[in-house]
Amino acid sequence: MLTLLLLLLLLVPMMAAASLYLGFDFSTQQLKVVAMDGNLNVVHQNSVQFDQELPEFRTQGGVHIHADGLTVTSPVLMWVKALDLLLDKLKRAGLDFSRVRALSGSGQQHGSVYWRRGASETLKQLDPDQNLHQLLQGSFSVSDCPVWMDSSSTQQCLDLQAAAGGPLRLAEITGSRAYERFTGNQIAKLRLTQAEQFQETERISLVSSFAASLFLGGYAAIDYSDGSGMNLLDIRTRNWSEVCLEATAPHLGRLLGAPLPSTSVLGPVSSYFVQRCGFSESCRVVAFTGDNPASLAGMRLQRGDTAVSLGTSDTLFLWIRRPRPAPEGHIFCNPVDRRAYMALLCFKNGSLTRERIRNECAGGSWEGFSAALRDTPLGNNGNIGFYFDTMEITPPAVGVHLFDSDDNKVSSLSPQVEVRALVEGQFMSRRLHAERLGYSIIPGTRVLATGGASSNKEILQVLSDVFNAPVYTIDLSNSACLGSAYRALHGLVAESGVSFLDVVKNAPEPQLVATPDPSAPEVYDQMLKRYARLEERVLQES
Ligand code: 5FX
Repeated sequence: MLTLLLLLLLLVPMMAAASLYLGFDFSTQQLKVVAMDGNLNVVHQNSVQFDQELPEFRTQGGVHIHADGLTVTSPVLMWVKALDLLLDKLKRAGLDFSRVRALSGSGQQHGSVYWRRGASETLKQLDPDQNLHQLLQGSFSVSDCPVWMDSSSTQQCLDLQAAAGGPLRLAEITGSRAYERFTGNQIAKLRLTQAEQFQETERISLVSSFAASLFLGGYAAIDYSDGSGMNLLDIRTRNWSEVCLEATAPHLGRLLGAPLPSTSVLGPVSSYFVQRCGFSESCRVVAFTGDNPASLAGMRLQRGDTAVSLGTSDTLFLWIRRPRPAPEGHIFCNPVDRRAYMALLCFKNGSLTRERIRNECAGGSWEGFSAALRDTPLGNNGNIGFYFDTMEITPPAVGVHLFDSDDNKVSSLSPQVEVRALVEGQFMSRRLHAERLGYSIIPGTRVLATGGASSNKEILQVLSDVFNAPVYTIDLSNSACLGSAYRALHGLVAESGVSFLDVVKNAPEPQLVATPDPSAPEVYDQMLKRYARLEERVLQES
């Protein structure tokens, strides 16, 4: 009996090590993949850079920026050819495709792909002796796909909001007010500007579901989570919103197909991949999703957690149980838990503003910047600053606005006070807007910090104090790919009720770097109320 048990203990990890899970990420500038074993170890990574390795498509940063400066597209065949190239690289690297039990992936959110009539038949009968790029030459009615960087659909946004009953009503239905890059508004614009191509279209995919379709050999459903970035999905019923569909294009429900849970197994990999690469016939394709939802999975965010990416712009990912759509930010269906939601907030004034204040107030030194944070008290004696060097997204305001403890506007602060005013102001704004979307700090809440500024302990201490939560650091560079590999693994067992967190519980833990000062709640609960009032004032003035 004991020997049997020992044998089992040895065999289970060995069997897990023999299985592979692939996670792809079709991002703006590159196509990436990670191969992970069943013990969650990454065993191989590879990528194709669009600009450098596929120069024939003449992209810059993976896109074409059109003459109007607003329209931004990417060639769909570039993405197809990148997959051909990546699979070749994996073969050359000796990856044993027969060990892959499941694959999933992500795509840049909001981008859309238009399949020409007859493409579904083509997908079903792909000849394994040819590459996908040759086989799918004629399968797209629109060769240049609108992507997330496009901002040319303002009129369509206004029309959609009018049809839905205003921006807030639209946010209540779809999780976001109308945004130019959101797919529904792009579809509405394309229907007008490329009417003939639109007529020839038999199916519209997101970049994620397009990529899944290639592996599946048939049209893949749009998953709830990426589908939430379209201004078309009702995030509560998890079905297309009739009002939004009708306001966008005729017969749109048919063109999009029914949406599915993000954890769905869509089917086996197509025979094309079995014959061409040696995949096993039993290898499953798990629904692909957007890059941000996939990153949430890659970071293994849990209920109550917030991930703060401190880069050129700061981005917040939040795990939310009860969403409260607001005029700013986005609510998406959660990619790993069918009952939950996630929120995404973008703040344009991040690192560049921190660097400006470092240069002006700390002689260009991060050490001086940190010292200023150490030498000033929590709450900054009531001084508050708003630093919107460029037009902010959240909230839409511009300019630098400084206030003393009596809410009087002041024209300057001492250098040390200014450093703290900037960092506290940025993090109070992050918390305020997170709470407006339904975020609340609960026991066990963690803040996961990533990006350039996450290496500065004093900045993270302020983050911890303002959020009244411990701060951990985490490497995000591969999170969308890794999240896709985790999701592939979870997809195989999700139907039997196994939770995502159970599946990834043995992945490496993030590092604890800061815990909140005991006085922090008293200081910041009050200060946040003042910050919210002052933000209203700034918005009216700017
Ligand atoms: C999110 O709403 C965005 O537009 C971007 O983060 C894209 O997903 C980048 F791919």
